[in-house]
Amino acid sequence: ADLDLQEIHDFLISIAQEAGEMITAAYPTTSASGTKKNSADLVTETDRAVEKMVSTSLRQKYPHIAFMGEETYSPGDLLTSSPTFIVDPIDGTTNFVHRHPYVSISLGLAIALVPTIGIVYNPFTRTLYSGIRGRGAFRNRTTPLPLTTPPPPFEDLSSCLVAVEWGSDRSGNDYKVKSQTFTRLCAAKEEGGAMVHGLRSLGSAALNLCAVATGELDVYWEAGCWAWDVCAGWVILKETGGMIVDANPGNLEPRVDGRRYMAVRGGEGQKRIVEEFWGLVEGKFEVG
Ligand code: LIP
Repeated sequence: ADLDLQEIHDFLISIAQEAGEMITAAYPTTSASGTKKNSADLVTETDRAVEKMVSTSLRQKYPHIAFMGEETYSPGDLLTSSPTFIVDPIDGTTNFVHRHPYVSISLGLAIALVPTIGIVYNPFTRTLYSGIRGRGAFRNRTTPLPLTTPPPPFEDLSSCLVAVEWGSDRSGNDYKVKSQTFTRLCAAKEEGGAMVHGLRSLGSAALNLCAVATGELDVYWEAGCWAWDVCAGWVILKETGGMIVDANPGNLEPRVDGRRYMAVRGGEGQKRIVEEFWGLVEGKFEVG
């Protein structure tokens, strides 16, 4: 049967608000938080409680839609082309643990592997981003995105504000690709760099994508994050004319579960920015 996308979108917003109340009421302590694969990969009881609430509500209302969530994922679970909710109960867990307010809940729906509905909610700033594929994206339901229309044309990478993330993998080839590329992005042109206006590492992939959608960031580049970090923000970004390509040079059509992403805001010249950025990437990511 055809899915009522508007109804699902509205239901996801109500769940995001409920999750937001759980998140702001929770007081993360070290005893209630733990680590997953290493000491920089954090999870709290709140992540698990929120995912439980979200998955229970969604399974009850939409029993025929599959569910994939960060805290219940196990290696080998595959995203299929069936309609699937893709959920990160707390995106920005490290910020949450440190009580830094750049935290969100990310609720996405993919159909045939295409991100189709996206809800990203920051309960600390009470900012809601939402979008349905083909029907636009909004901040707090009423402000259409991007915030500036038409978005300003791009000059080159040097005039961009760029978000990257260090992620929780801090060794090996991929860490080297990241850190060397970060250095090059910032370095002066005479040293082979792009000398971007600034590099930000804010700690939530979902909110980074929304910031590219609004126009508050120009580019966001990360490898190693997961479908639940990006599915919802992907819809919102695309609805604003933004692009999502591979973090490795070459692929213009990455999969939502491809684990390597570069987002560029809408605006004349965005393809040039993609090419210029790809030209600076030092090496190649193995993840994905
Ligand atoms: C995190 C991201 C963060 C990214 C990490 C991780 P979590 O999500 O949003 O920006 O660098 O790779 O995926 O663990 O807080 O949900």
